[in-house]
Amino acid sequence: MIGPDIAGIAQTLGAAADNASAIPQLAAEAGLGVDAAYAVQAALLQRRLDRGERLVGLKMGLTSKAKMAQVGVDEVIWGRLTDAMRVPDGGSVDVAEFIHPRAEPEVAFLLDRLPEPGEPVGDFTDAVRAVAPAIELIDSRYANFTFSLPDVIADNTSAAAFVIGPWSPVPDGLENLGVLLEVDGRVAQVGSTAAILGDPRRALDEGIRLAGRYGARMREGWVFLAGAATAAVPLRPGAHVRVVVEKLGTASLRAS
Ligand code: OOG
Ligand code: MG
Repeated sequence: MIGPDIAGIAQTLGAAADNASAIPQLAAEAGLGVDAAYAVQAALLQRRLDRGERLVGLKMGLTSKAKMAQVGVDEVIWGRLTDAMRVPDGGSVDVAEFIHPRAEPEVAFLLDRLPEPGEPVGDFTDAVRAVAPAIELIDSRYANFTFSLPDVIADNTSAAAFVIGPWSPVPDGLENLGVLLEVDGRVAQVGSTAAILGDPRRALDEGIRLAGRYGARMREGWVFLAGAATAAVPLRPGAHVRVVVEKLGTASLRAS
C-alpha cells in the first residue's frame, strides 16, 4: 500500500506558513494518522533546518482542559521550536506574517540534565535549571483554526512564535501559581499553572515520554513550553499582550 505523501504534505503546510495563507484540513483525505502526522512534523522541521534555523526546544499542546475545549481535540500533543520563532521579551511581531494568530499564557522551563527516555524525571530541579513566564503565539495553518488531531500534529501543533520572560530558579508551589493574560492592560484570561495537567512538571514527563516514542530527545539548554494554562486570545494589530505568572513575573509582546 502506498502511504500518505509525507514530503508533499510538509511542503503544503510549510508554504501555508511562509505565505500566511490558510489551507483546508488534509489529514482525513490523505489518510494521515498520528504516526504519519509526526513524520510530517519532522519533515517540516527539516525544512526549517535546511534554511539555517536551529532547533532550540520543544512545546507541549493541549495539556489543559481550557485548550482542549477551545479546539475540540482532547489529546496531549508536542511540537518543535526553532530559534527563528523566538521573539525577544517586549519585542514586536507583525500580524501580517501570520494567518490568524492567537496568544496564550505559558510557563517555560530551561532544561538541564534529563533522564533517559522511558525514565521519569526523578528530581525536577536536576532536570530543570530555571522557569519563566512565557507567551506562545499559535497560528493554525488550517482555515478557521479548525483541525483534527493528526492535522494539528502535522502542523507542528500550530506553533508560530514564542516569548520567554526572565528566568527564575524553580519556585515553591510551581503546581499552583496564578496566571493572567492581559491585552492592552485589561485581563483577558485568568488561570493557574494547576490547569497544566494538574502540575506543569507533569508536562515535562509527558513530553519526554511522547517525544521519546518518535526518537526525539530533549537536550540541556533547550526551552520547554509546558502548554497554555488558559484558552488563547486572537492577536490584533496594535495589541500589547502581557502574561503575568505569580512568583515568576511577566513576559510581553506588541503586535504591529
Ligand atoms: C494547538 C496548540 C496547543 C497549547 O498550549 O495547548 C498549544 C492549538 O491550539 O492550535 O500550543
Ligand atoms: Mg501553547
